[in-house]
Amino acid sequence: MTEIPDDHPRAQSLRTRHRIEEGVELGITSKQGLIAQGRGEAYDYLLGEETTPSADRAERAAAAQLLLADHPVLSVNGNVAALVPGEMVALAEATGADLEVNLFNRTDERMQAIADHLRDHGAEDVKGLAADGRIPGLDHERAKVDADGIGDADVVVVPLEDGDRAEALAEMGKTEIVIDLNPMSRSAQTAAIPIIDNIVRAIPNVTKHAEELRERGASRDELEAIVADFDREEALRAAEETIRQGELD
Ligand code: PTJ
Repeated sequence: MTEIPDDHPRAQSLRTRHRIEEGVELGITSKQGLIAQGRGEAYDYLLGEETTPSADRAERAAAAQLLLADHPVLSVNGNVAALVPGEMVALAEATGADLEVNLFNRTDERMQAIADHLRDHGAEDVKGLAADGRIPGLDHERAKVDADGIGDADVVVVPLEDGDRAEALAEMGKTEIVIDLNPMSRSAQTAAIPIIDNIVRAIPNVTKHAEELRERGASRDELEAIVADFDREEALRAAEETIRQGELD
């Protein structure tokens, strides 16, 4: 690949693109993942390619919600595995969450390649391969979950998917944290905590908040207050307003 100089105005965006491209070459990311990335980039451009103060509040609320959970699970698809494998492992460690591979375009080869990729980045246990549970009301491959993973979770992080799984998980009584650059996506609209930010910035920032809350021994009451104070409607509205205004420097 052509070397991307640090002072290139689109350096971060080009590096992210390259990681997705590499994901396809490694058999981790689907070809549709390239299109999904392009869609995300367009929103990110209009959001100023930075974590807005509103997204940062959502990321802090997500950290508190994960620390409060009995059984948090982070769902990983082909785009997530290509973009933030090590960062997902770090978030799982910081919050005591499980990692579970869940794919729209599910094949045994991709499931295995993603699980191996996560292990290469330090994951000890990767769920999703047993697929001995089902999300009721879904008739596609995303319905397949591990009974002792997403099937048993009370809080699930659902990144980069615009679809019906978020609704179905909510109907199962699970609390959802969605990461999606499009505030109008169905997943973001359904989430208890919608994070409207690029996953490459969002995951490390949720981890940073979780570590900070844990290190200073934040009480359950404090964590519950952070979650209660979070306003999902306001988060969605603020992101949509920024995108529609499109005030680029
Ligand atoms: O790996 P698989 O088989 O499970 O397939 C994964 C994709 C992403 C291909 C599949 O879930 C899909 O087609 O997703 P959609 O419907 O294109 O939705 C992806 C959402 O993620 C869109 O709303 C994008 O705006 C958003 N998105 C894309 N890239 C990023 C992003 N959000 C945050 N950070 C990104 N880097």
